[in-house]
Amino acid sequence: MISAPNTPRPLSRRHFLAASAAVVALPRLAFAQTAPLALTATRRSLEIDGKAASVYGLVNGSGGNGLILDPGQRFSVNLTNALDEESLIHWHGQIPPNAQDGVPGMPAPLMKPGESRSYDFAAKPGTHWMHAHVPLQELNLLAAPLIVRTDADLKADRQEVVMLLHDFSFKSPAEVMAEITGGAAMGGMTGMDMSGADASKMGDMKSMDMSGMKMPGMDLNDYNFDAYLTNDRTLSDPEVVRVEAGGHIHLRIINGAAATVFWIDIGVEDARLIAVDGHNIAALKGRRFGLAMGQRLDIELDLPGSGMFPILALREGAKERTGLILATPGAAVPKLASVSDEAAPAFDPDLSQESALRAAHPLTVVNNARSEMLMLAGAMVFLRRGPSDDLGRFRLRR
Ligand SMILES: [Cu+2]
Repeated sequence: MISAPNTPRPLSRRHFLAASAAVVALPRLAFAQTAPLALTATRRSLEIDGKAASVYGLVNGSGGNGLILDPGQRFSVNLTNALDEESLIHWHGQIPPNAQDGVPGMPAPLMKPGESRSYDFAAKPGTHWMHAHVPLQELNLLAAPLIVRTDADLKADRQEVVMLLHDFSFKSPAEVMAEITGGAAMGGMTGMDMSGADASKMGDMKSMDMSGMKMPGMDLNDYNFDAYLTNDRTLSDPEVVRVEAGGHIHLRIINGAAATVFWIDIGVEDARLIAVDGHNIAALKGRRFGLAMGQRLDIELDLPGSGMFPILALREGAKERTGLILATPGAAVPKLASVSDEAAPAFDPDLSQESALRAAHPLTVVNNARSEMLMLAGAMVFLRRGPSDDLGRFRLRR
């Protein structure tokens, strides 16, 4: 089943559950696909804070952004590049055969304008996403959800709500990149002596004054974007998702931003973080969870009754925020400001969130026979963050 995340889903939750129950009763073979799914990298028109914006997108056969696969369904996709430039898409969180990976030239070449390419591999369940592995295109919103449901998802009495977060500038991606790499937004770096730092010396940490490394607030945000989006919209015109009073919600939140870490604020106490980056974890209760670029969080919550329930994403170290609104029938939905009164803190400088995570299915502990010292070279000013290279802040992930 493919649909745009959350929006005009033709089935109500009850219908969806009824349909799901019927589907679950069928043998697994019923999910076998007869035809590959269509996916097109193309240009889209958005209205962001009242201004027209021409952006890229990954549009499915129903006109929505991204793909949702059923349990057991293979990732069988015909991708077409309808852009007027070369592109290639990375299936973030999936483990395709190497030939189908999306890093240009490693090994697959970029797709020419108008070219189509077929993909077929076993899909890994969970909340994932897809994006151009061409930095300027990812900055231009060539990114979309890739959701692979499990049997448990279909059986659960909960409504699925997908949130794709992004940062956006009305400037061209090339201008944004030039400003980021030119240091125009590096106000936080002033406490650090970079005079002796050049690329050839970055392996020698002694040549640098690292005393500034602990400076609070440093390097939190490389760039001040014009807008922060949830499913392509800002809080001036947010998505409003219809939910049932007292309903159970399954949020699938993806940080597709190029250079923004968010705090997810559920607003409801005792929400449950149940998966991180597509991996199930022992439920972790809380109201706020941090989300770095490229990461995904699955969060369950039980609505306390009727009303409207904003699910917000707060830009770390800043007042900007984005999000969508869950609303029960008849609930008034007042306008929410796009900025908070106070700046959100930095996300996880002490790794407290990560260290609280417990895998639902831990790997066997293996004692290592030898250990190696590995020095990660470079200062943050040289560390390119974001989906362009899948480098999280101080953390390598894939
Ligand atoms: Cu990626």
